Amino acid sequence: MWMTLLNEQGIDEEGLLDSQNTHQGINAYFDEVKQDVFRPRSIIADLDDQEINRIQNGFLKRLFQNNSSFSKQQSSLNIYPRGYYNQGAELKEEIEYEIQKQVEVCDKVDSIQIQRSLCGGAGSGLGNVISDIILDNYFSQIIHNTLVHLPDNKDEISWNTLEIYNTVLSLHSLVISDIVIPFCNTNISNMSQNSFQLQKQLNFDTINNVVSQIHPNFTCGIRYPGSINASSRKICTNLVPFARIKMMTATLLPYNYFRQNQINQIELVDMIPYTLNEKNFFFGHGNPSIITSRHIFRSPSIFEEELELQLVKLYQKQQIPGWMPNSYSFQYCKVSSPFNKNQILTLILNRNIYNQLQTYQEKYDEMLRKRAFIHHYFQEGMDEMEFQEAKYNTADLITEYQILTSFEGGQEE
Ligand SMILES: Nc1nc2c(ncn2[C@@H]2O[C@H](COP(=O)(O)OP(=O)(O)OP(=O)(O)O)[C@@H](O)[C@H]2O)c(=O)[nH]1
Ligand SMILES: [Mg+2]
Repeated sequence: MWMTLLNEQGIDEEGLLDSQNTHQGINAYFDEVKQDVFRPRSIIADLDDQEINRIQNGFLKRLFQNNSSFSKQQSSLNIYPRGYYNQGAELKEEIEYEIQKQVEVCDKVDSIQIQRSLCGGAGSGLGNVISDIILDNYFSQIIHNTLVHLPDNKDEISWNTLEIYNTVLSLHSLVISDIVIPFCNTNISNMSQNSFQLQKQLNFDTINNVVSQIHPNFTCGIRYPGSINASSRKICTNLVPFARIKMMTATLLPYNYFRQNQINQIELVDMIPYTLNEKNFFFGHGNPSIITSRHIFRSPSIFEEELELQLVKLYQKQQIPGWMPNSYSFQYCKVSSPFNKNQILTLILNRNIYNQLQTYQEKYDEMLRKRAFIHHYFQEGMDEMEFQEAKYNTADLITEYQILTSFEGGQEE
């Protein structure tokens, strides 16, 4: 994500200003530490320090050399309670203080963005500690925006046999975010295979290059001019009609990164029909059942009437629930992303993602019935009740998605 932002904001890998760019909105993600020297406004946290060292000694080492990072130099052993209760909880005060410090120096805070995976012990457990901090300190004041990696639907090779436990045990924390954008690695890999006939699975770096563009596109409205523009709060107000339903299916068009020259030719109007296509979904499968959606258009040449006409045509073909007054919204930004001249980020509140949640629930129930691996969690202080609570919370969440269209005028199951 920081490579995208450096490119967009005209800053080089050492944090120095590159004079060729306009630098609009530069202060949204970067602090100016001395004249023309910028540092990311970010916090990196993990239980072991391997990944943190990789960032601090890697390609962007000059940029991250004084960055706030937190670790315990101990592994989470892949289990949620080490991240949430034990080693992770010991980092809570330090991280809370740093977040408060970074928030206080800002004139105005639009949102706090979190990126994590629910599959591992640190991402689920320590990630929940950080979500709690944001809730305790800034509930309803600052938008809490989570980009989250969730397990794949099919039995793909995973690093971690405990990912279903970690995911279901920490799923409740997604409900306290204001907006959640989930993704599965397989979805991203398949997307690229569909469009480029690539045979092999993508590696993490390539997947990260695609996924990491979500947050910068989400915030283009507060960084750049556009005729209809929006803050994170405004986007969330339009997208989230019910307090606990906030997981959005995202699509990002065109697939950047590959075949750039060819892709740069594609016009926004030509991409619109594909924005709701399941083949492009970052999360979930099958035709969407759309409750709300938002299209964020980025291009130096936007023909608003033409785009709005295309959107009307697109939504005429969708079955929108009768109780929903106007299910889609959009915004325009005149500054392109560094990868494509024309780009559309679409966020869809898609009732059908309950199918994906159900697969987690089924796998979790099966493992729990066998009591597989459960002793590892008990050794870290968890008890049976917590496993049962997570099970019922997940079932409730699934029901809340399922009933979304069953109001008068909607599609009944
Ligand atoms: N897209 C993407 N997925 C990743 C990346 N690194 C890891 N993953 C996936 O995320 C899951 C969790 O990764 P971990 O490194 O175990 O997560 P963690 O939060 O550090 O947890 P622990 O290592 O268990 O403390 C893995 O099973 C991978 O499938 C990455 O760079 N990009
Ligand atoms: Mg790890």
